[in-house]
Amino acid sequence: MNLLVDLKKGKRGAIAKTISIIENDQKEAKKILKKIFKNTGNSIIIGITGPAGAGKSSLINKTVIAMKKLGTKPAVLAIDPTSHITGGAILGDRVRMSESTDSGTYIRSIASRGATGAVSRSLRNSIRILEYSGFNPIIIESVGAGQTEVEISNIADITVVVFNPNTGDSIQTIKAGLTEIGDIYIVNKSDLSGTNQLFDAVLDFIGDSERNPVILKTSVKKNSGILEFAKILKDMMDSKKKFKKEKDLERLEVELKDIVLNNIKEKIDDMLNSDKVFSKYLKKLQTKDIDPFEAGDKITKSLLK
Ligand SMILES: Nc1nc2c(ncn2[C@@H]2O[C@H](COP(=O)(O)OP(=O)(O)OP(=O)(O)O)[C@@H](O)[C@H]2O)c(=O)[nH]1
Ligand SMILES: [Mg+2]
Repeated sequence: MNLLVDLKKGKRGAIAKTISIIENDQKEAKKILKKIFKNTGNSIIIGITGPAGAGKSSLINKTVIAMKKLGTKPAVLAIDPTSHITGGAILGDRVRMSESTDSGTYIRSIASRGATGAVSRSLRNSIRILEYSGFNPIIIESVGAGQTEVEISNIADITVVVFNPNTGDSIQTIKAGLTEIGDIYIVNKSDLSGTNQLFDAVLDFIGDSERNPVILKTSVKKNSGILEFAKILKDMMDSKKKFKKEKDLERLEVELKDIVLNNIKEKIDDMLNSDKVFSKYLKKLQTKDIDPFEAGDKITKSLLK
């Protein structure tokens, strides 16, 4: 397959095409995965999350340029919760990130639409495409928390949480769960007032946890803290390598279960549509001659016989 040769060379067109296949064409996607799988799994995944408008895309744009100068070959995937509605956010990210695109970094938005699990699946496999194409690290941008179905910290080897002093609810967000996931916490937009207060608050909530995360101020506008951030990431990429192997074993187990359960669900769904027991108890339920739990139990028992 020509596509694979071009992929291996890291050609943009081939990567874009393959990720589209991964997102839209299950059958083709399986064929490609079969061919590349052995040569994947060797990149460090950096998840960058935080409230909307924290400056994640802007920060990534500058940081990847710095990381490139430090000798790495980063790629970026942005999980986009709004793209299926307007397409606007994709364009916004493209524009904001155009600088790093020019420098040879691969950047793409992937939509967060779709059935449960579909986003995780396309994300996992898009990561594999980029690994096969020689990118390392692979940076995933997602809005946190709870706004996409993907829990970024489950996929990432390094998790970065970005705050900014501009949004009044930052402290609430910190309390609301982002405290447990980060290896690095960034207070971005440090050119704005309120930065020190926010930094102290983050330090308070996070600083004395056992994991001892890094807390850092950055300003994309003033270009401060960016190089430091890039260097910390580069060092962390090395130190996380040994944990990655172990984590990947667990991730593969989760993925395999996910695939099997999904396959079974689809099969059973088909079966139910033509199942006599199912239609019998459905009718009883619809006339209120049975309650939903009892009907469900009876059908399940008959299916598992
Ligand atoms: N003053 C100031 N503004 C910044 C800084 N970094 C980013 N911004 C601005 O903040 C706004 C949001 O930036 P984005 O990079 O799109 O933020 P984001 O977190 O990616 O946003 P979503 O992807 O929508 O969640 C833009 O108008 C940026 O220009 C900074 O360091 N200082
Ligand atoms: Mg963004």
